[in-house]
Amino acid sequence: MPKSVIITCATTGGVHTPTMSQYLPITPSQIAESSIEAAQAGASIIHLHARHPETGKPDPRPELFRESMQQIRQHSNAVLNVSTGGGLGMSREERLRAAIALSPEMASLNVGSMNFGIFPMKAKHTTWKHDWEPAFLESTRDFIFRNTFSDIEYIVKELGDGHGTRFEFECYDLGHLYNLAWVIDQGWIKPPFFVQMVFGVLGGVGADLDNLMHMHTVAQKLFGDSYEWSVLAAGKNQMHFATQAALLGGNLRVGLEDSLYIGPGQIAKSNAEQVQKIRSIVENLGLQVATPEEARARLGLKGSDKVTF
Ligand code: KMH
Ligand code: ZN
Repeated sequence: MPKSVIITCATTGGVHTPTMSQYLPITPSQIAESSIEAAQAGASIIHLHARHPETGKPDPRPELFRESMQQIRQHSNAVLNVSTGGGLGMSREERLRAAIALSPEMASLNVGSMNFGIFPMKAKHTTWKHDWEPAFLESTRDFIFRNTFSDIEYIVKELGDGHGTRFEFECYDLGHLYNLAWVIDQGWIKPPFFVQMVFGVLGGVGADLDNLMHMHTVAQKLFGDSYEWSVLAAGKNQMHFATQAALLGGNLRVGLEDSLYIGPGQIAKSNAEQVQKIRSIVENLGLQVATPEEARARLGLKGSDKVTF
């Protein structure tokens, strides 16, 4: 029997801005509601960010995360995964505040520094809902998404050792797999490792299926049977990369953090719509979607009774 497919849904992120889609959830309640719907549609992991309730700007305040997460917990058993990538431009301390305060089962951990260019999206709009949006996008022309070895060690020790939180290791390029292999060699983390391969970010590896095949081959050599792998592709490549991951025996991530679309030129009306679409593709391939409990068991998570929200 092939393994079931773990669907992660990243419901808002810190990349898209409110002008880009009226359906991007912003307030803690909107994020909670959208996450609950995504979980009901079949996502077993919800990857979370927070935004300023009035302006929609990425916001590191733990109380915003807490509000969403408490609401989600009341209606869903999904694994809640707190981003430590934060919003582009936040300090390391800001990026970690929510995960440290909330001690979640999972947190993201970006395993390499890189350019992270979202400035091309600025050209698609001439008027903006909020003044901060064009400046935020433009700032990424001269921005390094910092995830040094020292940052990685700090996060692994602080959250992993300190809180029993396990990681979604975000790998945006081949070298990031080797960075993760180095961390494993230090003995700081224990399997199973959850590797999220990210395609199509300007600054990371391109969304070419040859790249997916090669990263999977290399990950297989580096991590053998001690890892679970998942794929996300930004923008228009989201669905076919997710489908390819399922076909190859991997897991996948969708959500409005990664793409605002449901089809070519068609804005998604919710996170759940994307989850439903990929779920039906997965099931039509004869595969099963993992429950949150299956995801917990396969990823070695500590359980939802050991969090602090
Ligand atoms: N925005 C995604 C491409 C994080 O939150 O740590 C990567 C991401 C980063 O999810
Ligand atoms: Zn994220």
